[in-house]
Amino acid sequence: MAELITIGEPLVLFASNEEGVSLEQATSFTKYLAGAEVNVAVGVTRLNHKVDYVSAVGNDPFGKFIKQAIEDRNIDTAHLYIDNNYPTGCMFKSKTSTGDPTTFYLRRGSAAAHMSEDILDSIELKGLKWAHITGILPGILENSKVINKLVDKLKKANVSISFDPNLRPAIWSNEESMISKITDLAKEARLVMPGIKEGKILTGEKEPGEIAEKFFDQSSITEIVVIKLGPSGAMVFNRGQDKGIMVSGFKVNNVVDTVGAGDGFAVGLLSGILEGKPIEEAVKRGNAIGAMAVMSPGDNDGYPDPIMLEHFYEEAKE
Ligand code: CKP
Ligand code: MG
Repeated sequence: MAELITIGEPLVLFASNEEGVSLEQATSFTKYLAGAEVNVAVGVTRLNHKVDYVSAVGNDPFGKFIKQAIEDRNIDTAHLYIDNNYPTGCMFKSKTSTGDPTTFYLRRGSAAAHMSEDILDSIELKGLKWAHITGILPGILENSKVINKLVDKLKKANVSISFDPNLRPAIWSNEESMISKITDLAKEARLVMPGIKEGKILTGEKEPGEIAEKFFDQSSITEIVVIKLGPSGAMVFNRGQDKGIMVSGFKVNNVVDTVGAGDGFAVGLLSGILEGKPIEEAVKRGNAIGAMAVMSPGDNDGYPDPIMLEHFYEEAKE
């Protein structure tokens, strides 16, 4: 039985091999599996947990590639629907010396964007404790009832929601609706994990403590807010406690590509929670996997198995 369920859009990613070359000029790309929620599914599975992933791809070469890539990573594809009418979403990423690439999507009207409420019917939630969703899902879905039904279903089954806002202005028609839809969804979550910039945009506050306070004030469901501070680490706030706890990050000397670091953080945090670790320990693991993620060009290829994670901790001590 699955311990975690995620739902979102998988993308075929073409990452440029040519450093310092714009997407317009680049000619050589490597193909990867990407997409925030599938990244989390890949990472948590690699740490030996059972994850169910729910989504849709087109009946096209990239949909076939994604299905195979997911199966190769030992994730069940029973809830990955093949849609004959709409295509698989695509993403392109440049390569830069700083590790902060330009991204570009061809995903509007994709198979995942056309997921209907029916996709949720066959999902078994019995015994499940956590569901991970991100702010990308409400941005892409043509039918917003899918989110309502998902949240209802999770609530009825007593499944806690873990939520990463993942602000992507490119998939929204305007910033106002992005903020309002994502804020509404955050209110349903027991665990919210914005990056500091995302927290500022969503709440209008500046300091981590003030941002966390806003999330707590707007919903009695939210119990833990973790604010990601990039390489310096993350701050954890528990409802009812005055002060946040700073958990330091890990030093990385060779940053290749930062995309996928936030999902890597979610992998560490959620797997730690599933294993019953204290929250600071889970956040430390989030920081570690976020750091490991930035050393690889793909979005989820740097996520570790338990042995790699142990090695990383050992090396960080030296
Ligand atoms: O916040 P992150 O950099 O961890 O998110 C990365 C993912 O789903 C990436 O794999 C990409 O496909 C996306 O976010 C997206 O839709 O931008
Ligand atoms: Mg993110």
